[in-house]
Amino acid sequence: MSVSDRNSRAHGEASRDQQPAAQQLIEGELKGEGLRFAIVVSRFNSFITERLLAGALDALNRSGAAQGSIDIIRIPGAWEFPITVSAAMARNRYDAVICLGAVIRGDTPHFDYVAGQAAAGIAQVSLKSGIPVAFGVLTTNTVEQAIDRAGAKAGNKGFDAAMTAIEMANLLRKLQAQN
Ligand code: INI
Repeated sequence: MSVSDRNSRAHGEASRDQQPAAQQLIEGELKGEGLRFAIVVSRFNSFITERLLAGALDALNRSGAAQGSIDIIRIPGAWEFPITVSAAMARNRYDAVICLGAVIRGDTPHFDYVAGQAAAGIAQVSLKSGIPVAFGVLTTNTVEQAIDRAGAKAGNKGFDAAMTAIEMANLLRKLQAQN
């Protein structure tokens, strides 16, 4: 190594004869072919969650996911997400899970318990299993805010959650294949 090379190194530069390694970009494609999904959807506030479900199915269909590779699992309310996602993961057949729900603030602190525990439990199950879970659970102060996010003014968070699930399933496949 020449003196100039040594100086370059000291300043964090590449030596003349040694090019820096090319950066590697690793990201997941938005392609649903060959992937299997579980959509867990709550019945509580179903006038909202059915719209989220329609958005999620639209995203999966457009991305090329096969109809037969999508299971829809219905639950009573958002509180039931963690245990249901955990049981779905145990089937060892899904590349990603999509949670769709709507927790709307009322006059009591109930909202905080339901929304908080649903989010924390879903995150815990996803980390433990290593399978991505998209959080398409609306937590809003008003019904209007929920409507806006279920296909009106602010898009459809079910569609967005499904796109996230597709991207993350492809990304994790890639990362695992590179081990
Ligand atoms: N479940 C929801 O999904 N959204 C809500 O807004 C909600 N509120 O407000 O009560 C809600 N409660 C039900 C809860 O998720 C459970 O299903 C229930 O407590 C039975 O375990």
